[in-house]
Amino acid sequence: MTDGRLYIGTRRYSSWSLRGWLPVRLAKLDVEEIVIQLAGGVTPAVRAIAPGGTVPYLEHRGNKVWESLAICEYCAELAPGLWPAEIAARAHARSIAAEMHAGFRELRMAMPMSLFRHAPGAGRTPGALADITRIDALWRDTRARFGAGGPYLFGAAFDNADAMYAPVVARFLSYRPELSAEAQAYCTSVRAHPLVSQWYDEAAKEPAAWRLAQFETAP
Ligand SMILES: N[C@@H](CCC(=O)N[C@@H](CS)C(=O)NCC(=O)O)C(=O)O
Repeated sequence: MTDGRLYIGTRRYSSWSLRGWLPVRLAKLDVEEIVIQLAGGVTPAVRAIAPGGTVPYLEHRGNKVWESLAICEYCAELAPGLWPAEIAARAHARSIAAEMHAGFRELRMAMPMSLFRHAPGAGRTPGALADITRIDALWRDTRARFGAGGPYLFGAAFDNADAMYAPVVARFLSYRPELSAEAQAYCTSVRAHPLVSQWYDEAAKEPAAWRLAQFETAP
């Protein structure tokens, strides 16, 4: 008997699901994973279960939590290390996590997450490139101010801020935009994290029938 359920979408494409799954696993919540095959738009099975009509959606000990950032916050209540301990770092982590949650739409549209896609050069719209410039600067600034002692945004611990940006790393590994050396190194570190590797491994096992042409070819 588990403490509940985490509903996620097709791992190969569902960037928001990855943002919810990482904190749940980092916080070691004992929940069953239910993977819903995404239809590439509105998925009736998602609408049927999730209060907000989207995945990720967490049910834990009777608590219902939707929106990836709310799941990050919920998990941090149970595992406080998911945010930095020091108040300035924690404020910064929350700000950049919220900036990701609310923004970078051009990047998300032009370079959709598609884990095993190799398409260097695709998706370089002006808006996506502007988002990438901002993210590269944001990662460098965060690491310079708070990242000493480890490879992640706030140092040695992979936390909620890294979880929010992990799907951006996945995009960069597929579409290979030009990045600073620091941003490239950060991408390598995130991809090598055991939970990120586990996500890729489980995505590789998903049925071929779940693939969506719109995410496997040029946008
Ligand atoms: N703001 C939401 C976005 C969630 C979202 O858009 N999830 C997509 C999958 S990546 C979804 O459920 N789409 C509806 C569908 O496919 O039916 C969050 O942070 O959780």
